[in-house]
Amino acid sequence: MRVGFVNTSGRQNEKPFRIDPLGALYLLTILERDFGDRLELDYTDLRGVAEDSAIYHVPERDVYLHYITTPEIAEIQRNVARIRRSYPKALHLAGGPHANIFPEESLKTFDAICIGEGEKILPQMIRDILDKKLQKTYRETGAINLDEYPYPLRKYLPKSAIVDTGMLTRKHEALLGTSLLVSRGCPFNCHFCSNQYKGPTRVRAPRLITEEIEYLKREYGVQALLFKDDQAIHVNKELSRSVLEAIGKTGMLWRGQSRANGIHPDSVRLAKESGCVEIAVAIESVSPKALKIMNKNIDLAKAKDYFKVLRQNDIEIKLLLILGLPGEPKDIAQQTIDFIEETQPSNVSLSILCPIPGSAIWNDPAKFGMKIDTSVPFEKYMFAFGRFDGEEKAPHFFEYEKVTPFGEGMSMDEIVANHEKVQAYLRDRKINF
Ligand code: B12
Ligand code: SF4
Repeated sequence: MRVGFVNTSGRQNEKPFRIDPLGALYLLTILERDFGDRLELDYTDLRGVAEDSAIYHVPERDVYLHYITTPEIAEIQRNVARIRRSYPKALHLAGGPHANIFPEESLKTFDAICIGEGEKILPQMIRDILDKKLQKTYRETGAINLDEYPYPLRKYLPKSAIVDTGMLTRKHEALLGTSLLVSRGCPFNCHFCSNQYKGPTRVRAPRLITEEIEYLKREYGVQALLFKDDQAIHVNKELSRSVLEAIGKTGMLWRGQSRANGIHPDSVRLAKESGCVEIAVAIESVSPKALKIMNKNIDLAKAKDYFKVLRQNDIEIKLLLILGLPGEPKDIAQQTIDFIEETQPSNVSLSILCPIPGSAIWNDPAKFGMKIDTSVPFEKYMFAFGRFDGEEKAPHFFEYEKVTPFGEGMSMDEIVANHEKVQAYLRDRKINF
């Protein structure tokens, strides 16, 4: 049986090839392990392909697999319709965040969907297809043990798309790098976040982390790593030590993310020793009130102390910020600029709030004094505007009521103006990401 994963153009991203389809690679690797020669597996990489030409790149398969996210769902639906016209007998299976959030709607496009993690479910779906008893909905209710599954093989991607330069900070721009993910789960519950893995963080065994990195070095000459995990330096000191030692053994340079509060200085030192050159810290807002309303659970004074420790260890800081949160003061733009001046990050990624399906604000906007404009298609759900081009304008996703539970609501025009002001400041200083 021929089984092919198909992705999207990735056109919402400035550089679609920076988006490594890790979910798809994990799943193809498991199918290869479980079925061997009984399946002919491949990956059709549509990144950078104009949508109306996409079908010419899709070979005929018996089963197509799709990783579905909300901003990409419309493009995926159009691709599935085109594939069905050309290859009407093929089955289409889907999983990913959008399938978890909108299972019924997803079943209008796909023959079967997976809700939750796919490591056990996808092989079951394939067995059911072989036995001619495919069901509509499959559900993983537990949390899989990450150590029972192999690291994702990159061989399914075109070789030219596996490594790239510019993965790390400007100083290390020339190094060949790629991204990886060694954990799942976040114990926090920020109200703007649509993380599907709420709960304790599961981290792959240190031995497996080292194994994956050694594979990337050996097969693809990788010198630099970008960890996509919610946390690369963990708050739990022991956990952090075991992960960082596993990375350190490989002699890589890397960047990743961490919480703004609660990281032990010893963990930062160890991160540096293990090759860390940059940490992205999602403080999200410089307004304590907005942080509280969003349940972000961080203290800005402690975040500043953490930045000092990072700087003492010669680790560059990337700040992740959102504007347009409920409860922001009128002068949030200036306060944000002042915070950046004070903390001197080397890079800032500035987003505008987007009430993404799966998040608490999308589920109950009224609680936050918001009205979501449901006429804005999900395809327009982007977060960062005007990074590279000052002319790029943010669509109006939502509006605040004049009076919200947190005081006077800011108008969307004010929010966009704030965003443009800070973005222009970042562009001038070449610290926009
Ligand atoms: C790492 C990550 C990325 C990485 C890797 C993405 C990937 N495809 O694996 C990168 C940086 C490339 C990325 C890109 C994007 N991401 Co992202 N990403 C994450 C993150 C942090 C972790 C996801 C993860 O663990 N992936 C690894 C795989 C192994 O797990 P998985 O994705 O959960 O998939 C499992 C199941 O869903 C299922 N499954 C998935 N597909 C299929 C298909 C079939 C057929 C079956 C049976 C099962 C199945 O099996 C998988 C293994 O268990 C989450 C936030 C979070 N912490 O969850 C956001 C998140 C998933 N991303 C999000 C978004 C919006 C995007 C982008 C659309 C952003 C953009 N505008 O470009 C792109 C989409 C690119 C793409 N097509 O993948 C949103 C999705 C929200 C939503 N409602 O759809 C999230 C939830 C973050 C958020 N904003 O809250 N992302
Ligand atoms: S924003 Fe980050 S810390 Fe907050 S719930 Fe999402 S993944 Fe966890």
